[in-house]
Amino acid sequence: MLAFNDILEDARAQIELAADLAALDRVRVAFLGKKGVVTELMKKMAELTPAERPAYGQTVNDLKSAIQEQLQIQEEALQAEALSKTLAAQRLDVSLPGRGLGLGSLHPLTQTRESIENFFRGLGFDIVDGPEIEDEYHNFDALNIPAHHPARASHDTFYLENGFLLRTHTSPVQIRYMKTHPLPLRMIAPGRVYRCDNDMTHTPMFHQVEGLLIDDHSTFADLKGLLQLFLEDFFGQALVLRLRPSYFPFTEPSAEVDIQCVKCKGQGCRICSQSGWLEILGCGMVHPQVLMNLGIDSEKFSGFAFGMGIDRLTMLRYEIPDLRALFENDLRFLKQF
Ligand code: 2NM
Repeated sequence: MLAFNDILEDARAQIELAADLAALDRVRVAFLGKKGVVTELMKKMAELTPAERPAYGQTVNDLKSAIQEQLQIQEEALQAEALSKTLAAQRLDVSLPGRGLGLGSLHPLTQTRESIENFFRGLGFDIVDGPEIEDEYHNFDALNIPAHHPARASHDTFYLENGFLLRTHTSPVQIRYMKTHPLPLRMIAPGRVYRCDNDMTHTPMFHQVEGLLIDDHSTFADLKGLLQLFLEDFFGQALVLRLRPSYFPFTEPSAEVDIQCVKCKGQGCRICSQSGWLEILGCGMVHPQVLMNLGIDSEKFSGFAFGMGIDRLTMLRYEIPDLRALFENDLRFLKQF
């Protein structure tokens, strides 16, 4: 029979050779498992006399304990080794430069729209939207635009099936609002509008804000004062305004509002085509017929309205020379805002 010391030495050698926890477990099974060397030695007790058994048992138990102790030491060593390998593989170099957050920004048209909204919201105006697909009643009839008005021609308006069309201005939002809200009222309607137009200075889809105020004694002077405040807020400077008589079917009287050129202060430059003035918006007192169409008594109430193009205002505000840059979504352009 193999001497106990030799068994212990053999176990020690195998334990030391075990390169990982799986190999170590195989060694444990070989010595301490059900058919392991030490277990077999234990079974031999049956062949001994009662007098021999205590000493023999003690010796085998000592051997078992010694092997267990070696297994325990090696297991801890292998676990520590595995842990430090994992830690080394997963190490983070916190001194590496970051990847950057890639923050986006608001489109210049959105920035312009929001600054317009903020001004009017501050004066108690509701900010309202409505459908881009409209019918002739809300886009034309209710606005006093007669059946044969050139604006209705199919070369200006995108017509859809069944009398529907793409709204050519945001005025139908005003019409819908007047139908559903009590007087007095004040609101603006920003949004996309569509016209059959495509050249250097026109895109088939563009952006508008129209405003409307109806009260029992609103006047043209209130309108002019409001627009002066708004435009000075928008351009961030004192401005000279010029109102020219104009015509819209839905307002009477009507006016076009010019401001002295923000670039050259009226001296004449490329931006104002040497005129010293910039056309900014159209406005007027809401036509009594429009009020009547909505069941509003034009003897008791008067209203004013105005409309402007967000795209052109954005170009002026940020000195963008080409309208198309606003629609191409070229990041080299957008990143400048
Ligand atoms: C403009 C110019 C003048 C306008 C009128 C109305 C409504 F619905 F109240 F009649 N909405 N918008 C209006 C008036 C729009 O845009 C150049």
